[in-house]
Amino acid sequence: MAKIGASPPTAILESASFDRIACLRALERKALWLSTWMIHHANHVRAGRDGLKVGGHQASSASLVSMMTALYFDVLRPEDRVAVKPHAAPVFHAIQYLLGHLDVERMKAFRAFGGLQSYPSRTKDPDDVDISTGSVGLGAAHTVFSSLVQDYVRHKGLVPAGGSDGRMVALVGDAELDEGNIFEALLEGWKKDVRNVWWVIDYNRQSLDSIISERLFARIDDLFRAMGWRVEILKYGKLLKRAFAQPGGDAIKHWIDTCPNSLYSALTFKGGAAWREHLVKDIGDVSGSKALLDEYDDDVLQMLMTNLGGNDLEAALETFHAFDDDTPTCFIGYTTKGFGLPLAGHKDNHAGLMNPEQMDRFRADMRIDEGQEWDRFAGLGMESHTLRAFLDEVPFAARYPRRHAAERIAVPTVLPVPPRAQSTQDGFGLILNDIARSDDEIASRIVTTSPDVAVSTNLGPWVNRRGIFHRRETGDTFADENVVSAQKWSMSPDGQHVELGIAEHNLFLMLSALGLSGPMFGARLLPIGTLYDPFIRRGLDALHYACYQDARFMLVATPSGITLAPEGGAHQSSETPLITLAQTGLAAFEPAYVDELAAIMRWGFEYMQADDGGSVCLRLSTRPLAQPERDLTDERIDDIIAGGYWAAPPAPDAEIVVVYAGVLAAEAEDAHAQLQEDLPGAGLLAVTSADRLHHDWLAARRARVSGEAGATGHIERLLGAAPDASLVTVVDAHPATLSWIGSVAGHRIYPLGVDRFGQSGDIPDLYREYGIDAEAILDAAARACIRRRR
Ligand SMILES: Cc1ncc(C[n+]2csc(CCOP(=O)(O)OP(=O)(O)O)c2C)c(N)n1
Ligand SMILES: [Mg+2]
Repeated sequence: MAKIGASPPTAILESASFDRIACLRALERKALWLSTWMIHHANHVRAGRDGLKVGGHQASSASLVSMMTALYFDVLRPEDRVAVKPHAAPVFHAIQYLLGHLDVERMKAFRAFGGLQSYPSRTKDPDDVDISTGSVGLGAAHTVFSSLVQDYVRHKGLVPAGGSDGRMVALVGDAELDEGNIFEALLEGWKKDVRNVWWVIDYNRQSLDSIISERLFARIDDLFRAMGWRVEILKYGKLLKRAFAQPGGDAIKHWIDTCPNSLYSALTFKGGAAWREHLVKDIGDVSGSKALLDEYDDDVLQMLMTNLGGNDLEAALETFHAFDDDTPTCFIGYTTKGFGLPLAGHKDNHAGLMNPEQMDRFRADMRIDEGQEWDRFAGLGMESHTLRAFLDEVPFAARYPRRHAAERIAVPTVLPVPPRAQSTQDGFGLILNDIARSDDEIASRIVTTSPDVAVSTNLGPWVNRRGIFHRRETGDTFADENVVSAQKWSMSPDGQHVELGIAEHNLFLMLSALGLSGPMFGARLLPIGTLYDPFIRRGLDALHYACYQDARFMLVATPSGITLAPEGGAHQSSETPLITLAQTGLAAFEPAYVDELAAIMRWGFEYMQADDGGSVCLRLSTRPLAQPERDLTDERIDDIIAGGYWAAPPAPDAEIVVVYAGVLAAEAEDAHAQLQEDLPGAGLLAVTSADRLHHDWLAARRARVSGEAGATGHIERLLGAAPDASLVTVVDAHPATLSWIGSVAGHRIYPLGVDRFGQSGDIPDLYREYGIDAEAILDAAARACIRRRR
């Protein structure tokens, strides 16, 4: 079994700047100890109540300790931004604790309610996490998009001139490279000539279940080079390099280079004697290799054979410091998962925890007395004032926290309703075009982005006026060749549209990065992303991730529903309103009319900037509707933002209310007009945001539970006007989008909507087939009346 704490003693190392290295070595030891101990404490010391394993990843953390020590305590600068591999969260927190940014109670509460999160979270952790991670692959890809945003705000002069560009750094698990989104992001980064990105791959050759194929490494190398990245491999540590230079060293190097990953891992776990047995058997005595091996006892042989580049602090420092240009660089750091711990190398170590006996031995090896486990300087054999002085000078910590408070962008008091617009998608394009023509501050801070559907989602007029962003100027060949086109397509650093390839997942990461530009770079942007509504599904994890990070953006999902009639089932959407209703941090709207849309967009730009605000989603349609002739009163606008209004108020004893959302306004109005012939008191309720109504209803319930007896939700107040009615709800989406309204005050509900895959057709055919036309509404109303009168 591997020896505990088997990192090479300082004395073995020769270094010109010994003191600095000694301090870094001490901090490396401490980061390993604290990250291991905080997981142990959470699992074995803190009292548990529910019989659940608390968990934590000691082996994944140990793997990255050396490279993170090199980066955080020496290489990084305050302007750099880092996405830390999710399972190395304990190392990140240990480093922040050593820098004095966390108190011990937080450390003790790792994975507990109100304590440090299992995976780094920029919203929930208190110690200045730059980029959240957790769902593997997302944090790494985010750095590419953050770097593009840094270029964007710098080229626009939105951040103070003279400051140096930060590096966007990802510390990546090797198995994360299995995630497809990584490659989508790399390709997009290549198209945009991304700069200032570093990916440090923790190449421990282990994933969760097992050992990774040794053939993978060559593919990783090729892939990054193909994407225009520099690849730097940190394979051997200093001790190994020195051994290779001895007689017989070549043969050992060859043996290591051809050793399968799984054997290397198994021998790492077994220790020195096992290495010797294999090396002697496999190499024999090629030009002095036996004599060389005889120089090492088993402990030193174990130390030598596990002296991989990514676990060798000095090798890591030298490598990182060797590069100071802006070329995107991938460092492949060979490491041992569980390095320095008895878990090292075992294929099942991913969620493995050291037992209390192992931990006791580890503590003794670290020369830490019982009761001193949380002490920042105990057991290091170094004066604490020396280390304190070193920590005071750590460049990365020169500013803390590094997060910016972003300025507010003024939003016009009114966004005029474009007179010609017939559909909400039309209206969206025209409203943006009006903004594009203006000199308002908001016009300079809106940035649009779309995965290859800018034109078909009506961003065309905006793009024509504001141009496409690229770090380098490129002409528009069609315009240069005088080929007539409605769309200008030249690119420059002045552009305000970021055109993406078709990968929707990238859209959400781009929106996340743009939506964090304020806190990250000190320049607030108002990002708007457009895509077809059904393809929200394609980027769902990244959407959730963007919201979890509290990025602020406006998502315009258009066109939508089976109203996209001839396009058929592959392009129609029915579940998206349920997705956006359930998505925290995203206020979702589905307006029927363009005046509603204008009011919502105006409010949205404020909401995107409010401390307690969030992002906004607009589900729009290409279906032309006759627009109402009306001027919205302030009160009506408030209702639209709150989620609904009475398009036709009910009589107090109304038997029937028709509730609609979005473009089914036409069918609902038609049915309501017919109903009124027999039931003059029937009401018509317009829902502009099922999401806001639902959210507000739950908030009111919670307020009442906590003693605010008079708290009511908007939907409760609206339904108070028709206490005894039956409700027919209709929406071009899954009927569950509105059917919950029946539980607000116990109204009987007849929910209409789309609960089967769509298909091609025209609107009359499809609305009939799926039971959402006026006739279906009338039929449901008739059934409701019959039932009431029985
Ligand atoms: C999208 C996603 N799928 C699955 C998981 C569960 N999971 C957590 S870590 C892990 C393997 C990680 O291996 P690697 O990236 O090599 O990290 P290591 O622990 O080896 O450093 C998996 C599958 C996850 N966190 N995210
Ligand atoms: Mg791994």
